[in-house]
Amino acid sequence: MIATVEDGRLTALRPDKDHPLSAGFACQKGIAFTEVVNDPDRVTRPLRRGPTGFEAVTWDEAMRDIANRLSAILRRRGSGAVGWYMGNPGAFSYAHTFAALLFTKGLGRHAHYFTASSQDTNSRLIASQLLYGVPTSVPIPDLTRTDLLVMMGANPLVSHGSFLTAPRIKDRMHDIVKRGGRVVIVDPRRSETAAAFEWLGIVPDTDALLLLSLLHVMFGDGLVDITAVKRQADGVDWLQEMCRPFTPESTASQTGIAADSVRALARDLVNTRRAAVYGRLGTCVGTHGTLTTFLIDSVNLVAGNLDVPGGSVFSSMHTVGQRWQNVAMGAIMRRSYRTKRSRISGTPNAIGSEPAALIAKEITTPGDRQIRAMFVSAGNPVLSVPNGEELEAAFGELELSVALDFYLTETSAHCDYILPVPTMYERDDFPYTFQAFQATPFRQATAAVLAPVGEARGEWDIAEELARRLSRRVPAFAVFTGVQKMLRRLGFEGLPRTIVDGLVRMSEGGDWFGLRRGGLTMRRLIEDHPHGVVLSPHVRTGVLRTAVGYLSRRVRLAHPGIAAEVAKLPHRAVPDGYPLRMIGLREPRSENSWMHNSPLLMRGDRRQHALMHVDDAAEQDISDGDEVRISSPYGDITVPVLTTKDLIAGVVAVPHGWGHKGTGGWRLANGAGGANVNQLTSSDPDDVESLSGMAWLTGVPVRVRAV
Ligand SMILES: Nc1nc2c(c(=O)[nH]1)N[C@H]1C(S)=C(S)[C@@H](COP(=O)(O)OP(=O)(O)OC[C@H]3O[C@@H](n4cnc5c(=O)[nH]c(N)nc54)[C@H](O)[C@@H]3O)O[C@H]1N2
Ligand SMILES: Nc1nc2c(c(=O)[nH]1)N[C@H]1C(S)=C(S)[C@@H](COP(=O)(O)OP(=O)(O)OC[C@H]3O[C@@H](n4cnc5c(=O)[nH]c(N)nc54)[C@H](O)[C@@H]3O)O[C@H]1N2
Ligand SMILES: [Mo]
Repeated sequence: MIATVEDGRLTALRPDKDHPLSAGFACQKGIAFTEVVNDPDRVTRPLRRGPTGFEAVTWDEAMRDIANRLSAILRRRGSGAVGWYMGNPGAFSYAHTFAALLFTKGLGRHAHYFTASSQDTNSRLIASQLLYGVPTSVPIPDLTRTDLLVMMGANPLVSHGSFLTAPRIKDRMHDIVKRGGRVVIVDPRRSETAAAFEWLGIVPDTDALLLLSLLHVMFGDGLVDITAVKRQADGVDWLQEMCRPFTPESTASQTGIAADSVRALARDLVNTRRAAVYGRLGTCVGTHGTLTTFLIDSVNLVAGNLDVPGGSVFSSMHTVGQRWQNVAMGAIMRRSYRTKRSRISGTPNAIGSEPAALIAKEITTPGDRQIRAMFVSAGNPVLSVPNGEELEAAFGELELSVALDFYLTETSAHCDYILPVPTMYERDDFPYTFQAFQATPFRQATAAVLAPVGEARGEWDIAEELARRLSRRVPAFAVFTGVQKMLRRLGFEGLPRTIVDGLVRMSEGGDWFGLRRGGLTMRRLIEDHPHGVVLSPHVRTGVLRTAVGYLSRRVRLAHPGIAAEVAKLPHRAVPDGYPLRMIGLREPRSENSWMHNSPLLMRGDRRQHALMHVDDAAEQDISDGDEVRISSPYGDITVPVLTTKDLIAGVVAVPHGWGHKGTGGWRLANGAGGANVNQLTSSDPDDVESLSGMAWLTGVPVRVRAV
């Protein structure tokens, strides 16, 4: 983006024509961000909740009180009484990610750490951990070279991608067709993306069955080059045995995809030289997200499409010693997965975090490690995790709750403190988390373009100050405070910037601390390359042995946990009285829960609507625009409905992130109303996905009645 700043105020944002990849494209939300930065409803001073509402306090007052109360809680109950939830935007700020992680881990090994990933990506990451030994080795389709792209559960024409990071993703997908290739979208809804390409409608939450039958055909019809696959992976026979019962004829009635289509797709995936299957949110948030994701990668592997040009490839920063980083990181993550479990559901910790669906129960269930103090940064879990009402009530039981946010949201409204933070234009940044998911390897870093608005302070600075104030109680914080002081004295910037700079310098294109003349550093990226640097036209292939964290350097297919998930598939109980299946729906002018206060995005009196198939609607005498009551076994909501033929019958789609109800301070958003779809989803520990602790957000059984 190009920001126009006048008199210290952000006045406009426009896309960057000179950007090598976006080439002058930005989505509506990007342009509307001026309205977030300058929002009159923005929180710009620390707020404390009092008997009559929130009142402004000084930073010193806020920090002193928070540190004192936290200290008392730690003294009485230990680190297990503290939790931190980091929401989605946290992943887009390197300093914030470090702050949340280091603060929580520094408190002590019993502290609870939650992220939005348990509603989003943990199943993907755990599938990677099982297959490749390390959660961060996540393959992406080689978008710029593939000739057959099968996308399951992703709608990049609206979302602009997730994991797979590619500016102008729509154009890159049209390029595939232009060069004679195909794009097939597997989705219960004829989404914006499905409408632009080929649509294969699937019954929600049945992708695992489709994938098992694809594997069945590949093995059964002798399409697989077994020797080649065995060069990359162990457990190929195990996999073949596992998918043997799943003939396409047997899965068709559940998936809604005819056996012939499955056979044709299996053959195309093997016979097209450059083909890739990619799954994302829709395949991650079902009841078997880890299994489904595991099977997507297995299909790529078995079809001969893993780690080859145009296939499913591992992008990476190519940091010096990457291989050993993966080995070490893998060992740490696998150990934490084996040894740390959710107190409530018993599910293993996924990348060091617990299921956010269970935060409420972690607060209300007595015993060792019961949460008494909660931090929420860049998150709005009341709207984003299952059963928001349960969570709202639970917040009332806490002894201390602190939000780091620039809005008074449905969640921060229940906190004792709201600490104001800068937006992304008020801090330097480097999209560290997403470096390894770029279809075209690319680096860009930005400096802050304006000073923090009001009294906003960065998440790192807040965590650092709290750590300093707690350093007498928490030994790790004493060490940490010492290290920070030393770095500053030696002329380094804070710890996060030092780490990220080191990564840039030791990675592909980096200056290797002076050994490579003219190589990249954070400073050079910001000063000399304002539009970013394309490092190479394509993602490197033939890197599997580096991407794998297992010492064997080979993909590991056989896992009892995966077999157990497969064994559960035929026994899924469907409750009586809920004949329809609910799925999600991302809208071009929403960003999860937090951009409904932007006039530009809300123009035209925008409202939340559910979508329902015309035939299902007709059966209930429901017409376009009617208010309907949607009920699941877990709750009910009332929303207006639009009828459509762009869904497979039996499916209802409901956008999430709505249900602003006046507890928050965002006036426009509150006026727009809507309902929290996560009143329909389940926070029952048994409904948390067993391998990764993911929330179950798609394929939820519902019924719909006219109001
Ligand atoms: N405009 C906009 N863009 C966004 C966001 C936003 O809120 N608004 N959010 C951002 C975030 S946080 C993320 S994680 C990404 C997500 O980006 P994507 O991964 O592209 O996810 P969605 O756009 O939710 O699309 C998921 C698709 O899966 C389909 N689906 C649902 N259930 C199933 C199923 O069981 N099987 C299959 N095969 N498909 C299913 C849905 O119909 C939908 O079309 O988007 C990001 N971009
Ligand atoms: N039913 C259903 N539920 C879903 C989904 C779904 O598809 N269906 N999608 C899920 C997905 S993919 C995700 S990622 C989660 C998102 O869930 P959350 O991350 O819990 O919620 P968001 O709505 O993204 O809220 C982000 C908050 O961060 C604040 N914020 C923005 N930028 C910053 C910043 O730089 N620093 C700080 N401190 N705060 C900031 C915003 O004001 C906002 O309050 O929701 C999930 N929930
Ligand atoms: Mo997400």
